[in-house]
Amino acid sequence: MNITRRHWFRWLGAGSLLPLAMLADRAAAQAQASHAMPAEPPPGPKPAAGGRGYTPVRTLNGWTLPYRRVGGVKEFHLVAEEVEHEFAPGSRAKCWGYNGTTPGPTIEAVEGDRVRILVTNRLPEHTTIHWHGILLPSGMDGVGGLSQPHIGPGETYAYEFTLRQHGTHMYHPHADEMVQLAVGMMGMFVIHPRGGEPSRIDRDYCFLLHNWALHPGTYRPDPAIMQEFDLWTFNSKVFPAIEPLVARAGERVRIRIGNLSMWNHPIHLHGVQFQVTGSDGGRWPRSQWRPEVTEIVGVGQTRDLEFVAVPGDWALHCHMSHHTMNAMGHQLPSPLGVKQRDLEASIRKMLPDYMAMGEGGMAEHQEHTDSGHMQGPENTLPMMGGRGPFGNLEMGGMFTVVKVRDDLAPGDYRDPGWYANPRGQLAGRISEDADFGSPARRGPALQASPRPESTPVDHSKMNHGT
Ligand SMILES: [Cu+2]
Repeated sequence: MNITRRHWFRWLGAGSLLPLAMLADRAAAQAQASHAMPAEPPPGPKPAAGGRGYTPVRTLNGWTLPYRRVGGVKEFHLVAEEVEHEFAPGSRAKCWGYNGTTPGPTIEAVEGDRVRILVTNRLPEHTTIHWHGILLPSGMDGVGGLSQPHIGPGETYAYEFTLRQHGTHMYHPHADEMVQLAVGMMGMFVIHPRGGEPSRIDRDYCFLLHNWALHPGTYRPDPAIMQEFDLWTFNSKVFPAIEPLVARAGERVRIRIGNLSMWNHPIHLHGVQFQVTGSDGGRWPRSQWRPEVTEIVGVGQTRDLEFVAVPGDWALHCHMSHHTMNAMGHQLPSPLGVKQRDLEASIRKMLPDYMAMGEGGMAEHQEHTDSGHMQGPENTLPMMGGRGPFGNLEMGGMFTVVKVRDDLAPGDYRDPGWYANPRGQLAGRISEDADFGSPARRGPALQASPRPESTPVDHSKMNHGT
């Protein structure tokens, strides 16, 4: 079945702005489950070459590649291969990645290390790996045809070099790049400073920004798409399936972000002013740090954000509002303010499943998808989802929560649940009258918008899936 967005919109009801939707209840429930990470022992600092230790990075929804010591060399083994990937419950795809996942596992090492990276190609076409931002001999740079022959299907190549820098780096193919990046081939390469950190980092998170065109009803990302993407991801996951970033109040947190997508992303963090402290160029001199609340991570760039954690549940998201949505319809007429409710009953005589939506805004979309009666095409996520302690979050895509608590053990990354606001620190209702108070205003007050009355819907009789 291959339903385009347009077809699906027609199928649901002419002219209504109905974003793609399905099974949000299930998604929300399973996202809760996926947030509940299993307990694991705190990863204590590991000895660095300089003997001062470092805090291992925590790859959001991902993992770090183990290595073995062969003589004085740290030997890693990456396998380029097809993988089964789930963006969030309800949306799966056949992607390409490394060692069973997209993104591939994070490679983590220390400045001064000699590393050997074996790369086995289990793809149906040739590939290479470029070590993005890493200083190395030209023949190790991984540009197929330029710096080396391509790695053919079934072949294994060995890269070997000494790490002469520290910082937040990435790896990705430099062969048939448009396709291989579009279907998920990428990973992070973190190099800790040889002499340790000037100020201790207690939690060191990392993730990659990416975008995908997974058309409704299909199971392979479309590499030909350049702008109209359906899915915007942190480490190939969309909200509400992205793990929270957990910290104890007062801890120094670093978030390392790399971008191998097709857009620049202004990444915004609530609750603190973070310092931008580094990039592929390593940790910047302190005189170059700058306080921000939003940092654009450009395509092909990495950025390190650091802050001291403050108690609360704080949103961390891209500020392009379409990038915090999942599959949604574009190029549709806006229904905002269009009185469709009166028409709904008469249209239902011809199209029993017709639902008028969007007259007073799109927030009701999540209610319809969460209740389960509105289902989209196969293998498509609802535009918005996720539930918090006070209701629907109405988010998707590049969104997650930084959860800071006073009482976490060091190295405990388990989801602590929702924040309990101290007394007197929670916004609350003081009136239900739209004409309340005497606010300063320029121009006459228009009539307050009533909450649109919906035609009563018998959910038991609705079945959009058939
Ligand atoms: Cu964005």
